[in-house]
Amino acid sequence: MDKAQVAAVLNEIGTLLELKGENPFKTRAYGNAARALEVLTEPLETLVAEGRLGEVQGIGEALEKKIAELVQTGRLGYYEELKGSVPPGLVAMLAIPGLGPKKVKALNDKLGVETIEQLEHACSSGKVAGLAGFGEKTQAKILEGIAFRRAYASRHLLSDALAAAEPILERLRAHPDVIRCSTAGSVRRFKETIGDIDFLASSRKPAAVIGSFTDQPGVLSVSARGDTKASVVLAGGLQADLRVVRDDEYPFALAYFTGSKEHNIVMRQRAIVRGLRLNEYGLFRSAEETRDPARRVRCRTEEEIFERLGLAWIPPELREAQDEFAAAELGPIPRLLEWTDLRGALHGHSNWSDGRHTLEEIADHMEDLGFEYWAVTDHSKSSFVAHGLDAGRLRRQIAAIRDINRRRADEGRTFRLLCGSEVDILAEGALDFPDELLAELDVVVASLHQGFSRNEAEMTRRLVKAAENRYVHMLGHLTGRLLLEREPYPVNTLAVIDACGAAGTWIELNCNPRRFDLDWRLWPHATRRGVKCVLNPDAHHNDQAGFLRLGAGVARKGWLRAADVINTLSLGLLQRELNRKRGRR
Ligand code: DGT
Ligand code: CA
Ligand code: CA
Ligand code: ZN
Repeated sequence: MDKAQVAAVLNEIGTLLELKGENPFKTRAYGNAARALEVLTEPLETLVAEGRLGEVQGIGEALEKKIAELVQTGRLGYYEELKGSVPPGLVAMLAIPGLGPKKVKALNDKLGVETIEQLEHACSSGKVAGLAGFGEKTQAKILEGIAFRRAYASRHLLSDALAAAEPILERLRAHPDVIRCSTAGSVRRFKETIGDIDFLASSRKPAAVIGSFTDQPGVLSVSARGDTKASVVLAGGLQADLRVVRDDEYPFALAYFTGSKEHNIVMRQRAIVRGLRLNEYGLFRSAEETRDPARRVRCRTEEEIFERLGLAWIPPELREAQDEFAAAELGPIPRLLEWTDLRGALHGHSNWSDGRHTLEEIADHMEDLGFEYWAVTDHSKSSFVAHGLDAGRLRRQIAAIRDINRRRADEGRTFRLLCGSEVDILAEGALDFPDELLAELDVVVASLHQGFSRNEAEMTRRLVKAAENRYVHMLGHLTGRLLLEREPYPVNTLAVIDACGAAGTWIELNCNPRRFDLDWRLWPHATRRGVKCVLNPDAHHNDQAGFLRLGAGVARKGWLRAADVINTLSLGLLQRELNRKRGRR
């Protein structure tokens, strides 16, 4: 570790200690030591190697040891333990204007707030204003700070970007001077987070198209404007770029601006070994860089560019320079999951726990959307903040669901609600309900909602143990990450995937756009291990059924086909699979 990295760790230790309410002298010592390192004139390694670190003003014996450990091993046990004992959301809260370590600690102590999401909730429901030292003004300021932070963050959730992109794309499509148009960049690739939104259009009158783009409603400011490209800031803080090209350049520009950069590099390389040049303007018969139209290889579509480079067309979601080239050399890419393949979902909440709707409302809505089944998996009793159900309420809910289904059957309707539970995984990997109760349910999702501060070995053991329970059908949001907000808890994901493979337990792709957990990068491995995926909206509101559409795009990034995804099965086949897990039949 170099000097700057060591200093950063020391500063972070100071912050963590403050969040824990340690005495101010101790916390300040770390900040002082970090500053002392920054102004060192000799290399830090030399001082450590010669045992002279203690001579530096502001570095006592204890700090000397810690710094030496960092420099020599790149790690510090003390720091890792400390980090594990403070919820990472608390550190993130420090970035909100008006919140220092003291206030964050008070919010955590008095309201149990651990994430920015929970803090926002506590402010909206007026709980923060009532705390000593806060008040209405502070509460409003915190809410404003959270909104601001979200708007001007350097990356955004895919869901926010898509919602902003859709009307803009509509407007482009409707413009009389636009011939072809599309989103490009990370939005077209369905990346889980987005830097800026890219649009591409072809036209004979680029200036008119650019004008319509910069003048549209929802544009806060224009950051750059030329004859063929423009960048704007949208209400909500997202940035968007538009490029306008000639129609004969369109497929090349589309491939180029879709990226990823790493994917483009391989494409360029493939062109070069074929004696060609590929760039945003075309594919050229040339040994050097050019944009001479006379040398351009005629390609009307992206498909033709890929074909010319010895490849089948690669869906944008796969263009991340993972294994797409090896696959596309062999022949057409297998058909990936489409969201319309999904026949239902196996993880959602009702107003019996922290969801919004009644069982009837959920059944009616999901039936209207054309689904065949929908599992209600409310929280279990240990999730008391989410009004988790105890055994008694769960049994009553089962009866209520059976009732709704019976009425539907009498009317000759085939849609069914499934009875389930999102059962908490407790401290040692035991579940919140006994097996006999789980056996009464159609569907069991096991999820971690607490005890995130344990080490990797312990977290892994808890998840493996839950996966091995024969009544557990799947693990929910396996790593607990919250995109742009909370890192995954420490867990050996590969070991958990292997355990699921061995036990025949499925893994959820949680389609909530803040989660998309398990990450798409891990699905090829899971599929090789024979682990099936379940695409779940984890809906708390009927509108959130739409999360499945986003999740399907992310599933495609993980190379998932319909056959890899359990909830593409019809109700009958699904029930067979649900029973098979329990060894019944
Ligand atoms: P983002 O915006 O950070 O979510 O990610 P992208 O992929 O949308 O990146 P962006 O907006 O900077 O650029 C859009 C695409 O343009 C990118 O995916 C590939 C292409 N591109 C941009 N800069 C370069 C470059 O320097 N080299 C190559 N080969 N391609 C580039
Ligand atoms: Ca972009
Ligand atoms: Ca861009
Ligand atoms: Zn849930």
